[in-house]
Amino acid sequence: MDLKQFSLEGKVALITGASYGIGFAIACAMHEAGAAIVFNDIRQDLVDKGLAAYREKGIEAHGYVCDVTDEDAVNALVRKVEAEVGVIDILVNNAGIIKRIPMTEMTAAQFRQVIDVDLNAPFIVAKAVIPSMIKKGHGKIINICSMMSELGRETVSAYAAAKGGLKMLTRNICSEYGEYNIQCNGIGPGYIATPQTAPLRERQPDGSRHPFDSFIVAKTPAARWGEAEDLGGPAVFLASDASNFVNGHILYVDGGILAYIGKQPG
Ligand code: NAP
Ligand code: GCO
Repeated sequence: MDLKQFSLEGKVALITGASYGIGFAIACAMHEAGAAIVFNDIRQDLVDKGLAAYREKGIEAHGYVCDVTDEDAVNALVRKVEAEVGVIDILVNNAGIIKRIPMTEMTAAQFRQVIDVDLNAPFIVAKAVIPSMIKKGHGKIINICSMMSELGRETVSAYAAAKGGLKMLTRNICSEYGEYNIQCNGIGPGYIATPQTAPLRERQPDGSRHPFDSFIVAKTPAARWGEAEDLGGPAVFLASDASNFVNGHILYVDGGILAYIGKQPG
């Protein structure tokens, strides 16, 4: 087997919402594999912060302001990237939000906002990049799903509905565009230590660990939270020629939590 299959040399990768967190870690890994890195964020100051963070790692990334829920802005972004960097070979639909509110207390507007970012936006961005991928004869789309694509829990109804939908959108893009040599897969991270999960890991007033923190460590066979960097290798694999016959698959990078019923109490 030729290891060059894992190379992303000459490829243009757009990672949405990648100023920090999981998207940033995936972008760094893809850069190391040879890809040119393009990312967006909602505000210029966040894009600038992201550019500085990439530069600190020796990466000259291309950053753009774009709200992924705004279809006109996304189409303009794709046109600008194609003109300034090149046709997008790899799309990582990473941008996402969560609202932890009991369902009966969540407003319809709050529910819609989560669906808009976590499900409608991946549709919008994928729809914008697929035509050029078809023309180019290849493409890789990686949707950042979640354990909540498989499981529910209290207070995350909108997020679980969105991530469950994103799993099926992944399978449908695979079904509809596989014949054009476009592979669309998902990555389902477990519990990863990023700003999004910071509230679940906050130290308690008495200095003890957050109960949810202890719960997740006990429920995860790897007995730890994931780091954003744990997602870099799986993302490079799914973005590379090494995965050209992998399509419609959700790769769970979760330390084994989905496989484990949990320790007997006591
Ligand atoms: P994060 O730290 O909250 O970062 C999310 C990123 O998405 C931020 O850069 C944010 O930008 C951006 N974003 C949000 N709404 C956007 C919009 N409308 N347009 C453009 N960018 C937008 O989250 P994370 O933990 O890195 O998670 C990244 C992805 O992984 C998300 O899809 C999340 O659901 C998923 N995930 C996370 C975990 C975990 O345990 N952390 C596990 C499974 C899946 P701003 O800073 O401007 O808001
Ligand atoms: C939560 C967490 C999870 C993680 C992730 C797990 O509140 O349960 O935020 O949703 O973010 O999605 O895979």
